[in-house]
Amino acid sequence: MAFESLGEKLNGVFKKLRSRGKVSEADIKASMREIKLALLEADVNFKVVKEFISRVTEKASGAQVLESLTPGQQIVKIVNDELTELMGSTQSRINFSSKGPTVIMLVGLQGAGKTTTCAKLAAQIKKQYEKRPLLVACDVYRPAAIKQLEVVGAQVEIPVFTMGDKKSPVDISKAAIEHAVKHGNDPVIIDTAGRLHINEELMAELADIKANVKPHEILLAVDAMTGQDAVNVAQSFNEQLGIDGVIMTKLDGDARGGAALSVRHVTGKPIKYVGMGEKLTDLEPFYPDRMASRILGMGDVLTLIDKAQSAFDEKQAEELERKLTQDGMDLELFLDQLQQIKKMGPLEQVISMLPGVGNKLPAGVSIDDKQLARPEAIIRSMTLKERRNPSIINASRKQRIANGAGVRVQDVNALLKQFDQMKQMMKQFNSPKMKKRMKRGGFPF
Ligand SMILES: Nc1nc2c(ncn2[C@@H]2O[C@H](COP(=O)(O)OP(=O)(O)OP(=O)(O)O)[C@@H](O)[C@H]2O)c(=O)[nH]1
Ligand SMILES: [Mg+2]
Repeated sequence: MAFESLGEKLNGVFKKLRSRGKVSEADIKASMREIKLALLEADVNFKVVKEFISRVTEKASGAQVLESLTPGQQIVKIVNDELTELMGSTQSRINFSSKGPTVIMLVGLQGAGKTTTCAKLAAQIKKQYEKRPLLVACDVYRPAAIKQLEVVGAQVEIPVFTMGDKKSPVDISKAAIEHAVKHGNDPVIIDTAGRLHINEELMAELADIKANVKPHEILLAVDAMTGQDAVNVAQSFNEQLGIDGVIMTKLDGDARGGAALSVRHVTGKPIKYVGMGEKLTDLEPFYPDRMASRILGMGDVLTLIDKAQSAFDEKQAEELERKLTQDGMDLELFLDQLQQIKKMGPLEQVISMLPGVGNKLPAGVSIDDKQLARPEAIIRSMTLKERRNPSIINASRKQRIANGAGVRVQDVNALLKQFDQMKQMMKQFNSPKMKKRMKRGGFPF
């Protein structure tokens, strides 16, 4: 789909940032330059790029980010949040009328995908809301346009209202609404004619339908493949006719995706659906947040970061700090940490949210939570004295612990070794600088 190349480039930038323990103002500047280029190459509107970069730079340059333990990660989150915001933050749905049939009018240039989208939309609304839509054939100019709507309508089993090509679109629409009222159809979805370019004739005709039938929703179909032209078309339609939302079609193609990122910011009108293929089921409601994650190819890393942050709150960080300074690292603390990880959810779910893993966990591979349960069982079968001072654990104690936990002595050895490594790692948290960072809510493992 679109965005692949943008996603790859952004991930290249993030990878560099993540590989650094510390990120400087200069690093941010260089990264922002690369992000800017990537967006421009993806055909995002240059004004949109400029504002986007200045917002991300401002947020990323704060001390909170630069001095945190995971500056790279935080910048990814900022970019993701800003991309989401750019596309309108939340999903924009169709506004259904509370009384009478909702009238939806599909408009757009020739070949944008109006007729196909009418059928897709009707099918989706029928299924999702259990409604009985009616399609209306108002393209009386292009030969075979009516027939085309009848064909796609039949494919999705939605009735099509037509009066041939001798009546005006206004008369047809009015008659269709009467028909819908009589037969209990709702919504009424009007397929209009397209033109090669925006011209007065087209706008006058659409304005005429608008004035006479007062549609609840005017949706503009634009072809993602036309890039910035799609954005310009949307702007003109919005200025001259007024639209309520955009349906961006052909996002399955090799469009660079910039139009989808720009249209909301330029026109102030949200994308409500995206067309993802020629099949009549290939229409998706548009979720800005999911689209941003998709662009960044991030699996659901943000949910993961959120979970980690909430599982390890500030109070616990202080408690950990206190224990580290007073008692040094011990196995009880290790046990605590294992429990923090468990709080984030089933291990398999946590791992599947990691970038690059996503749904790609190889078939047949399952990760079971016993991998966390085993060390826990081992530590639990130690005495408090052993947990506090693992160096006293000799061969006979090991045997006893292994028996108690139902594991082999090697497993106890492995755990003690792992603990030793962790202890080395934790030593660095003892520096005053680290402690300061952790107080800000840094994530210590
Ligand atoms: N790949 C892909 N093709 C699409 C999508 N939406 C529409 N198309 C194709 O685009 C072509 C034009 O679609 P139509 O629905 O006829 O477009 P239109 O806006 O009604 O065109 P006119 O009535 O001539 O103005 C058709 O071949 C559709 O199958 C989409 O989301 N993805
Ligand atoms: Mg058509």
